[in-house]
Amino acid sequence: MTQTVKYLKDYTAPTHLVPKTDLLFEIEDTHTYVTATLHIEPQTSTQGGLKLHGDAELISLAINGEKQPENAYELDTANETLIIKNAPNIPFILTIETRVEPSKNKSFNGLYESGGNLYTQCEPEGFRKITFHPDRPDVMGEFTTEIRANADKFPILLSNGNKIRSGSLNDGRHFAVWHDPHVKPTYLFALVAGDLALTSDFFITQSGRRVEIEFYTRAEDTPQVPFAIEALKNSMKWDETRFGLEYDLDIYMVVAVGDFNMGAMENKGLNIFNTKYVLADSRTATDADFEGVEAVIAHEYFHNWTGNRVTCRDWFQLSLKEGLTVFRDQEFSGDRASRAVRRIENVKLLRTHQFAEDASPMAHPVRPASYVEMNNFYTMTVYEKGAEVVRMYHTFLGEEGFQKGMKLYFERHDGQAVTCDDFRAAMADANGFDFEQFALWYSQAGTPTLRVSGSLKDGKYILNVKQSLPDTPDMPSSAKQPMMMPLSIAFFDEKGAKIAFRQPENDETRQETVLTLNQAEQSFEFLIENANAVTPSLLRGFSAPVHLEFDYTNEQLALLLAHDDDEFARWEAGQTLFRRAIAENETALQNGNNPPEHTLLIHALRNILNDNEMDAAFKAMLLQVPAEAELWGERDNINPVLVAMAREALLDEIAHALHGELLANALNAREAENADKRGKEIEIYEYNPQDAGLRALQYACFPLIHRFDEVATIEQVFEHYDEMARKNMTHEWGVLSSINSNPSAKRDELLARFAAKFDDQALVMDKYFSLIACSRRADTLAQVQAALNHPRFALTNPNKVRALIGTFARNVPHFHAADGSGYAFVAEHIKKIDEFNPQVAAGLARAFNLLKRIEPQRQALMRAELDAIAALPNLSKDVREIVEKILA
Ligand code: B3K
Ligand code: ZN
Repeated sequence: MTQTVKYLKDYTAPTHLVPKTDLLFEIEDTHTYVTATLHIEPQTSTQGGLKLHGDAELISLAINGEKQPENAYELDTANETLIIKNAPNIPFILTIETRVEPSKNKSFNGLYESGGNLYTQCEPEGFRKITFHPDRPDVMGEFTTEIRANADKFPILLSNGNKIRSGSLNDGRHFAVWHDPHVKPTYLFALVAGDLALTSDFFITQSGRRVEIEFYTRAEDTPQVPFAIEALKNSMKWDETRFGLEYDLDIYMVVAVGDFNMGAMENKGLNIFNTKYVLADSRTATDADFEGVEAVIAHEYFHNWTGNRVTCRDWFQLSLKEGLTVFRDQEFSGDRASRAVRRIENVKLLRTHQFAEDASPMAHPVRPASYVEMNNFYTMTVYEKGAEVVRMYHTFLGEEGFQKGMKLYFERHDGQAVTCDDFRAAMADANGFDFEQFALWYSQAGTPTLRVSGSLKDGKYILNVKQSLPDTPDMPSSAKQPMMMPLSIAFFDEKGAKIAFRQPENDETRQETVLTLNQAEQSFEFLIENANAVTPSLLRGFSAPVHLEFDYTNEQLALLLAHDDDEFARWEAGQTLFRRAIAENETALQNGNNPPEHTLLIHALRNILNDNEMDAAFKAMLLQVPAEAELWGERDNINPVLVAMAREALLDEIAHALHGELLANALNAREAENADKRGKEIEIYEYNPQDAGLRALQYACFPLIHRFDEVATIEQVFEHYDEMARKNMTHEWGVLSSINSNPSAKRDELLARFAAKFDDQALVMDKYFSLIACSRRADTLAQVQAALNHPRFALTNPNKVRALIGTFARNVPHFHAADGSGYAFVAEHIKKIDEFNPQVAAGLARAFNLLKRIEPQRQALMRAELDAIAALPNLSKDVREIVEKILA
């Protein structure tokens, strides 16, 4: 496959439409034969041939039933295209026969086999691995799919829409015909055939229609399905209540498969999911896993409207459906429970991973302007920053205005393939709001910085805000324009009380407001009476995805941490104190000194720990120290191991200074968790948000408690392990995580017991592999290498690769080991995996993103590995695009 760059600016409308596609799948032992009947409609402007995309073995091609000779078309296998030179310029029927070999397909893209069953993955361009088609999202049509297969081996035959016919055939074979009445692009096509167990339920929609719910899994996994079904029903209900959107088919199917490249896929009426986001029970899944299942089930369901009913004109517009759907699933999770904690989690994810992406050679706008391999653009920027962009519309318009915009969006575009500008226009037109300048969020990459300063004089507080954008590989900073964004603010006095203020332009007295930023530099005036000292609380709720700089004193941060009534701002004040403390430690360590003490921070944390009224989940968030990847920020010449050491030193300081308080909190939380379970015949530790919060607090404290006395700790844990493990996986995982870096042989013994106990649970074995890979123990690389030979490890399974090798690539001291052994290990596996699964290999290659910003010695080691990868002649375009961008 050649390395061609595709550009947004080169978009042209399709020359041919395909309003109807009929598919016939004949599943045989080793091969599947596909007959595709395309009803082609040339557009009036069409000149020249019909271009189709396909990367399947072509058997025959016929126009209006007439078989075409080979010289009637040009098949270009390197570019995966087929051009029919003299295609009719009136509507015609194109029949194409292809042959594919699903069991040989380990890319898990197109039609593939897993555990004897067949599954598809078509987004973005997997349909062309099955047959030839324009295969672009703006060519939409109605699909009818017939599947024929052996009835014993493949009792279940599924595709999109409603089953309209089924029955038996000769030779032990049977068939099913599915019809999807909704027009859709090829990327939403799905087929599943195999021996699967059904768990069913139903949902009555707001208009009183009954929708069948069918979940398909391996038979032994059915006890782990009910939570996901509940999550689906909650999502269906929520979308009706909050967005007024009702489901539009009579059946909603979800199929779980252990071999899957990502989380899940929203195929119309037939979602296909990674088992990780369907299966959950308290013995095998942590609270975080339950929350993950609920969020992903919701996300795929919400795509039915934002993605499927209204889809993307081209892949550059991916954030149109992804940013919006992430925003919707975030809102759903926030409405379900712990809104503030969920919000902070989202911000943390964005800041750790998306900000890092924005500061890397892979930086791109929410709507990328170009790509080589579209699979490389399912990124944090498109998804998470895209969701922040949608959230900013919501902040400007409020819930009511936002819903007006959504309503107009569906009125205008239902059944269409549209652009991010169409969405922006709907929001603007429904509200008479000018979002012209807001378009820059879709075209300018990089994280903006707001430099804010403030001064109080004669009852007037002046806030000055300067915004800037960094250079990114696509555009220098000087070419970038100021962006429009909401800045949410309030003021606190020296006692931590909120101060009322007025703005000169209106009479209203308020306690908080949202400013509109739209210039490179702006000043805002606030009239504040009787205030001597003012501490502004800025970017409340994280009102825009930016870096914020304000010259707070540590005392002001401690004040906000203690008193701010916006949980995000409160948490953020604590994070800034952590960041400052770690930076001081780094300087000390660099100069060969001992890390200093941070009395003010310790004092502030002590107050938090002593606050018995505070929500446990929120308290747990306040105790989380920023991850290394966030601490690197946009710095240069990074020594990742030094940053990690500086961070560890802070954790040690907290552990020692607050040992008593941490222990008291952990034990109180445990007591509160146990309280309503005691005396019951069986003590049940199921997932629910309250208990999850209490457990989060326990396991925010225990790893710190265990730092205090490593030797005594491992003995204690060893003794209590079974008791904790009996409760549920959150406890079992929490205990193992807390001692996972302990050097004692007892840690190895516990991990071995864990692995033996869950040998038949693939998802729990992923946890085992990730524990091996994230340990900070000296022998981690050796243990990871040994784990490659574990009978339950498989390089072909994406979950296993992510658990072991992906986790290792985020283990800072080991991946960045000074001798280059971590880089060599990951590079070796990128090369191996690329031979059969380019998407998974490309995901691992991103670990080298830091190349240009790392200190020279490590940079040379990284570069040597990347050069060696780039020199491979048969490298996939997926990995090549990433590696070449990093090296450029
Ligand atoms: N739309 C899919 C992602 C497809 C990824 C292709 N590499 C899942 C989702 O975002 O809901
Ligand atoms: Zn999505």
